[in-house]
Order: sequence, then C-alpha cells, then structure tokens
Amino acid sequence: MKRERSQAYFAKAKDVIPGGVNSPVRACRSVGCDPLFIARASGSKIYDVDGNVFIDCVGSWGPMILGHAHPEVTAALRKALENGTSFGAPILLEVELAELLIEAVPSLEMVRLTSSGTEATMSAIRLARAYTGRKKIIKCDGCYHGHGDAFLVKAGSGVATLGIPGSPGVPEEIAGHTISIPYNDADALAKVLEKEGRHVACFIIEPVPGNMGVVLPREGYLRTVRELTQKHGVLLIFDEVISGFRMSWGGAQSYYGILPDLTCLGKIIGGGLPVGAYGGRKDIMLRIAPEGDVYQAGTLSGNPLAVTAGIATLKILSQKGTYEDLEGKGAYLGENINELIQRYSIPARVNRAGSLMTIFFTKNEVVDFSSALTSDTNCFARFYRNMLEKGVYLPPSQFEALFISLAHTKADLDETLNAAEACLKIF
Ligand code: HOZ
Repeated sequence: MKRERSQAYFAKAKDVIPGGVNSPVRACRSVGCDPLFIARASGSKIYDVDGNVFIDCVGSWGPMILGHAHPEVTAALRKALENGTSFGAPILLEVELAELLIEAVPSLEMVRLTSSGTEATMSAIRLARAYTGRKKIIKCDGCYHGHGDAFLVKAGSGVATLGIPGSPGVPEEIAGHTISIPYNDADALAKVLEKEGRHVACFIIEPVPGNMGVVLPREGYLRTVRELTQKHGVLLIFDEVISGFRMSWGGAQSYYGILPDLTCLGKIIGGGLPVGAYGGRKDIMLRIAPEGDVYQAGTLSGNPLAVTAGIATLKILSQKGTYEDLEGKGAYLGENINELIQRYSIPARVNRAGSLMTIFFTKNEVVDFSSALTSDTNCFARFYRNMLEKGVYLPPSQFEALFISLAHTKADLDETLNAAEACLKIF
C-alpha cells in the first residue's frame, strides 16, 4: 500500500502539532503504525491522500451513522452556509434541535447545547455539584467522559490506549473529589455510597461503555444503579455521547428503560459537526444561567451549521426501520466474526451493542475495565495492521469501539469478513 504522502504530511504535522495529531488515539501509536491522512470520505468509504480506499469502520468515532457526506445532510449544510456561519445569537434551528432531542430521549425535559461532548460532561457535573451542594463525583474505571480534569482518573479511550494512569496538570484537589469504581459492580457502588453518599453529587456513567471497548451492562445493573443513586440523593448522569441515537432512537436509556437525572449527548446529534448537549430534569436544568446561577457558555454553542447537520441527520434516523437495519448489519458482522474466531481457535471475542462493537483479543468475558485489560494488545495491533492492508479501516486501539453505519452494504460487510478471515486464519 502506498503511504508516501501520509508519511510526509505526518512528518510535517509533528513539527507543528504535538504528536502530529489533534486527538491522541488517532496517532495510531498503540497499533504500531503512522496515521493515514484522509483526503475525503463518502458513504461507507474513506480515501487517504495516497489514493487508497478503505471500508470505514470508525465513522469519525460515531457521528457518521448515516455514512459520510450523506446527500441530504450535505444539501442542508450548503443551504445553511449561504445564510452565514455564526451569529452568537439565538436561532430557531437550535430550538428545533432541542425539541427533537427532548422528543426522542425519554429523560430530557430541557437541554443546553454545547460544542463538544467534553463540554457537556464538564457542565453536567458542575450543575450536579451546584444542585446537590456536594463535591464528590463517582465514575467507573475505563469509562471516558472527555478530557475534563475531574474525569482523568482511571479513564478509558486514549488514556487507556496510551497507558496514562491519570494526567499531570490535574490538581490532586480536583482528582481527589473523583471516586472511580468498577463498571457492572453494583456492590461496589452500594459500598461507596454507604460510606461517602452524603458527599457525592453524582454518579456519571456510560450506560453502555464504548471507551474501554464495548461492554454491556449485566442484567439489572442499570436498574440497581438508578435505585441506589436515588436512595442517596445522588444525581445519575448518563453519558450517552456514544450510545445516544446509536443503541436506539432514545439511546441506551430508552433501550434499557432506565431514566437518569441528566444526560450528556454529542457525536450523532451534530451529524459530523461539533456539537454536544446536556439535559434532563427541568428543576435541575433551571439552575443554569441566565435562568439560574450555574454558569456555562459558548460562542459557537448552537452554531447554525452544526445544528443544521444535527437536525438533518436525526430526521433521517427517525425514519421507520433505521435501527432494525443497523441492528441487522451489526449482528451480521459481529456474529460472523465470532464464527471466524471459533473456526480458527483465536483467543478473542466480540462484544456488541447494535452497530457498535469491539473485538477483544482475550479469552475472558469482558465485563469491566480489568477484564478488558486482559486483552493482548499486540495481537490487536497485528490484526489492525493486517486489516488496514486489506482495505478495512478500524479504530486504532483495543479500547475503542467499531462503528457500522447505514451506508455499509452487505458487500462492504462481506469484504470486511473476508479480510478478517484472511487475517485470522494465519494468526
Ligand atoms: N477519544 C475519541 C474516541 N473515544 C477519539 C477521538 C478522535 O481521535 O477523534
């Protein structure tokens, strides 16, 4: 495969951008190669600057659920572009997006738009602290809620990929207010709440984690989490930046029928442009300025292009049959990869939630961060590189999720499976 241009651009990038990238995982360090520079993408395909084409199983880490450059989203953006790109003043489209979100996500009564998921989670815990008058927060090992100071404690995603335990620059006084417990362990939550509950503002959790790789909640876990948090007056925050509009139209909360107090969203709701959101119970949301005293703001919040792409994406997603289609595609790929794993006796397994999945290179069941960490990351890296050579673009980390879009055809999935078979049979 030709990589000359990507290599030259990466060398240039490293002179002016730390590590040559604007987000660490995409540097591909844990899979032992250099990143490809992308020229364009369309539908299920992504094209690099050397003229190589790949089946894209990253989808910009989630937002591109319709596939790239969807004609309706592109047309809506073109039209919006002509009317100006940022006003720093209210527009009707923000209200429309808020209405769509509230209609779809069961626990949302009010919502505030931000420019990223990280902003949404940081703002949500500030709000929870103000509302409860408590300082501590609880999160789960291996869950990732963006790069806010309070979250960089035993975090997933790039923090796990690069093996960084926390992060220098986060004052101990801030990290000290964060308690991290194992995911899927209701007893651990019960214990910590018994001991510390009266100091805890919120429990923030990815209901279906995607940032330690995909992990599914055990039967009843989310219900117990809801009951325990309620019992201790602790706000429950679902970080649905990945699972929102991915697992189902109303996200994981709708899928499992568990209503949090606050929800954070991002990715899909911006249709590939930068958007985040946090929302929930009206009595809590009314504490946000200017209605209340909890400050949070953003010049590009509710940006006309971003909300246009979000609305266009959600309108298409709301059509009948889309989630059945995504589930069918996810099941076809996930089940057939599992079949290959068995056929070639590979110590690996697939965890899947609809069109979201991770192939863990471990023989253990992956139910939390410590079991995810039993994966052989060298095997994953080898698999990644071989798949890339065969034209399949995977997320470059064992501790991330693979995303399938509505644009993936059966032929794309079969090609992905053929590539996987060719890699696994000589493993
Ligand atoms: N932390 C992101 C995935 N969970 C990676 C984002 C990116 O590199 O674009």
